[in-house]
Amino acid sequence: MEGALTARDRVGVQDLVLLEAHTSETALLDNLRKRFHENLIYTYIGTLLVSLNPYKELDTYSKKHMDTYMGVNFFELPPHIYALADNVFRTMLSEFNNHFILISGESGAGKTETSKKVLQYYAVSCPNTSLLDNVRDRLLLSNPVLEAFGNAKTLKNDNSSRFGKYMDIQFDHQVGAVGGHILSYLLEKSRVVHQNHGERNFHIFYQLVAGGDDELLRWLGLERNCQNYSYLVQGDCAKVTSINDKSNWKIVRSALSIIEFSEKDVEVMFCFKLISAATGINSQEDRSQNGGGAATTTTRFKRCLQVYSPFAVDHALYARDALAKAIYGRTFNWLVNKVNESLANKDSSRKTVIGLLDIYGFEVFHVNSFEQFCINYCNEKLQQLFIQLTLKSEQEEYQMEGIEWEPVPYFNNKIICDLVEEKHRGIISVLDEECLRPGEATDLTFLEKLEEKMGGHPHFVTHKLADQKTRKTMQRGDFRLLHYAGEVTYCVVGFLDKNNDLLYRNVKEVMRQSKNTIIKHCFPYTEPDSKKRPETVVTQFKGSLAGLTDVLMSKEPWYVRCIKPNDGKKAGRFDDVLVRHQVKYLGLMEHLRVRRAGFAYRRKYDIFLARYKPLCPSTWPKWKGSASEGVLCLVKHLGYKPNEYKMGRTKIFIRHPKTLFATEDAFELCKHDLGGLSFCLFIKA
Ligand code: AOV
Ligand code: MG
Repeated sequence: MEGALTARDRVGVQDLVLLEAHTSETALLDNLRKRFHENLIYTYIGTLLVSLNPYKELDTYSKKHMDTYMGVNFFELPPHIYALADNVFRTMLSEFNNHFILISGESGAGKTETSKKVLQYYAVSCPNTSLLDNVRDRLLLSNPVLEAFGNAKTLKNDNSSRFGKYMDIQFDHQVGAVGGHILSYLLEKSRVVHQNHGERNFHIFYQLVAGGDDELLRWLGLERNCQNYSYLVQGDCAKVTSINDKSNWKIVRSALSIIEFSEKDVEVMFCFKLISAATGINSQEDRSQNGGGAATTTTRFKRCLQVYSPFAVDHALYARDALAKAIYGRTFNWLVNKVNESLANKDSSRKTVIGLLDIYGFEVFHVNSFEQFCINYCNEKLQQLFIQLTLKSEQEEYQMEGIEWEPVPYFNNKIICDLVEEKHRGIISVLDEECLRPGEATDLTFLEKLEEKMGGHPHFVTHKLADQKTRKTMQRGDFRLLHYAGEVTYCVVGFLDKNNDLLYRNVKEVMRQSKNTIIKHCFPYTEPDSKKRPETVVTQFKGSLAGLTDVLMSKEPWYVRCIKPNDGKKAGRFDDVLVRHQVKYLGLMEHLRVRRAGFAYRRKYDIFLARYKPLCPSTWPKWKGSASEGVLCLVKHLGYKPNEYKMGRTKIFIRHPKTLFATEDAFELCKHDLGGLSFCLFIKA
């Protein structure tokens, strides 16, 4: 008993619901810290998994570890992402319904790594047949491909997701994972033409330049030097120590072949041609020409002609950047479609799915623009979904089981979601209205409209509206939102242009006439023309997020809350202030309170009985009646007080963790001495 307590003191509890001290933020933090320093990055709050980024490779993701977790009851082994993945999988099998895993946390907290671990678990747990090897490989290899094209180094994360990704993994109950489908959300296209200091363009550009063989580069008209391409060096960090572009190129190149690109890799080559086009469009050479004031844009293609443009320099540059962004953005969508074709399951019999959501995390930079506004809005929506689902499911469970409970107060971020997206009144509406007034509206008139409409809102402030102290921290062209995860000051410059995302019609026309099959596909003739105004970027995004919410609401939710332990990407460093802040805004305390306020623990009768039956002579070794009667007999023998537990329809609910704790301790002792039953008495005492 003493030994067990010492261990608990050292590594904390595996499930925060079992914290003995009153539920304080400090106790929760202490527990996470203890575990983190023991390399125990995972902790539960019930079935929610909290994951701390270790910033180093841990020896817990081997096949052996996967096997250890496969088919084992959730709470029986130390918390792990494999335990959650396995539990979701087995629940899906037994209930024959669809599930999703919502992985959230701020930029760099470990969402993408977590989602890869889940995918690996499902891919590896497939039975080993040659047919499925194919599916397994493609599922796994879709990751490096999409990361190459959709991830980039930012100041927060060397491998930051610059698009949102939702992936359905389809399961056949006989054979395991049989297919997948990916939905992608709003790629940060502006990165193609502009990167802040210390950031890079998308990985694929650097991989191509570093790893592509000489012949390929010659064909593409590229040189093996990023410095020749101003699109690649604006952030002044083309080389990143943690990234090996050359070896990553090899992985991506072979992955593309396995993901069934067309014969002789023609599509791959064309795809790279487009990528190199986007790179080459703005070589250093043409920058100097344009810098000299000539109304000319040139490309580095050996085969292309210089392009003389009748535009003024500003317009020509705008058109050039818009084209590079359009080519890249559309190639990315094409790529996602290709990956989907290769993951598609041709068998039409009903499959159940597990969805994996890995989006760009909440981010705050020194200067925040339209992209951060969209990313942080997306995070608000997911927080809202989390709130709705956790409370909803909790309420439903108590209702279904016939148990009464008191709701727990929490901060509902609906007020911020409304501020951003409410019809006719939200920031998005104001932005779209301004986008409808070309020639008249500017980023500053947008700001003024916001001040008019949002002034007085508790989560909105601008330089003009702020009190004296706050004003000192803002510029005239800023607005600040008090997000659920902290305040962010957005600079309005570029909001209108980025939201309009216009491409000149004649440029589009040229693209349509291209001989490159991918370009032809990406710029179809059937595209809705300028007669009907296309939806703005943020309105499209709002629509796709609403669609995502519907998709998720139709499935059973599971949660992983990722936490970033420090801002320096350092192993072993646990920054109390930073972690406390995340614990707060991720709502972990509220989640814990909800879990504990009613009944901290609930277990299906059969599972509870199967585990603890050795603790009672009437239920051990075999109980002949129903599981609920067996549980009743067991808890009576253990001396549970009547207000300590409730018998629901299918589960036992236990009010205080200490009751279960004592039962669990007794069970641990009993494992060593299954014959003796005297330890039950200590619970009674
Ligand atoms: P994110 O997905 O949450 O950020 P990542 O999953 O890309 O963050 O993690 C950032 C980095 O932290 C990774 O590149 C790894 O170096 C390290 N890391 C994270 N989890 C682990 C782990 N379990 N084991 C070892 N290292 C890890 V963003 O996409 O920026 O929101 O947009
Ligand atoms: Mg990520």
